[in-house]
Amino acid sequence: MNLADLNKIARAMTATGKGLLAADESGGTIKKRFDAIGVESTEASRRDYREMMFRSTEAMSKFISGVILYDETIWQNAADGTPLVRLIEQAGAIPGIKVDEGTQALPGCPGELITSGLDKLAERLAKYYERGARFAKWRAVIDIGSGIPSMTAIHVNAHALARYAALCQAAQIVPIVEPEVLMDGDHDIDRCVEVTTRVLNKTFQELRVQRVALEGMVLKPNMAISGKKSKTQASVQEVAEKTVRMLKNCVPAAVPGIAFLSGGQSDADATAHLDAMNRMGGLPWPLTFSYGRALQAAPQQTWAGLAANVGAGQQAFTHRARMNSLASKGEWTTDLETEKAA
Ligand code: 5MM
Repeated sequence: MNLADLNKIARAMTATGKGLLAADESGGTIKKRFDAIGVESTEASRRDYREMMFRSTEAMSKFISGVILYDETIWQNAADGTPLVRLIEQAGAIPGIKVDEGTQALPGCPGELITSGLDKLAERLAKYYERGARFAKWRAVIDIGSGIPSMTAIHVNAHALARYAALCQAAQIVPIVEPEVLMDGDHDIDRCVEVTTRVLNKTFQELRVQRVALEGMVLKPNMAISGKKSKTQASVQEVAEKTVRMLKNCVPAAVPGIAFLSGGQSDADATAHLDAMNRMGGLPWPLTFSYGRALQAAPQQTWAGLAANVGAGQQAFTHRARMNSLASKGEWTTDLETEKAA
């Protein structure tokens, strides 16, 4: 492992004013997204949609540091035969790859999940590196509910995240470590903080045990946020303050950068929360975005599967990327939301 090179890539992924595009929806998830806009999910439509984003020159060169791809996408070519990976590189962004293989029921723990994909991971990483991937992603899913999460679910998911991260670094690939505590329940923000704190502490404990170099990784956490069904929704300022306090308590300063998931927040909330945190200042790591839905909802709706809408879809994508870029510097204001992307 060349740690200096891993660190350089991790810092580029979270460079000032830039963040990650999570375009790694698996087949089932992208179908759900396309169903919502009345588009049939085929290999060609998925390619066309993703090509539209990767050819958004302004967004990709100014605001996006890297793209998380799904296995199908990393092997796909654009309509003119150029590999999609090359389009990303040509724009100056870094290609990355989702390497987990989704979740399955965790035996003995009703309602809880474990992420799979460790089998043959070393071989898969070598192929992805050859294709151009310089970072990878693995998502663990922890739900909050009555009697959950169990210590078992937290432990086995942290163990798998660390196993994955160690394999990535051995393959000269920066691991994005994503322990996602879902915001689906009716819990309040303090319960989210309590659970996320346990999850982050266990994850960093396992990373240390398995000798993962913290300087060569990126953390992708959820924010401290009220459950979607909670009667009390925390304010933007409360989310920012509690998230930063929680992260300062759990995440070593050796980690080169933190890139949040959006987790089902509205576009506006995901941007406002990130902005409020960066306005606080005095942070030991850059805080930026690694959003899927909060970057793509607008371009998806605008595109709607029609070639005639590609330009407008690219504008919508560029606008959201720019808003989140500003938020990653604490320079976003609501007024900017009404401005059109250049
Ligand atoms: C883009 O969605 C990613 C893949 O999800 P599936 O494996 O369920 O298809 C997902 O892991 C995503 O990268 C993160 O959840 C962040 O995306 P959001 O939409 O939460 O910002």
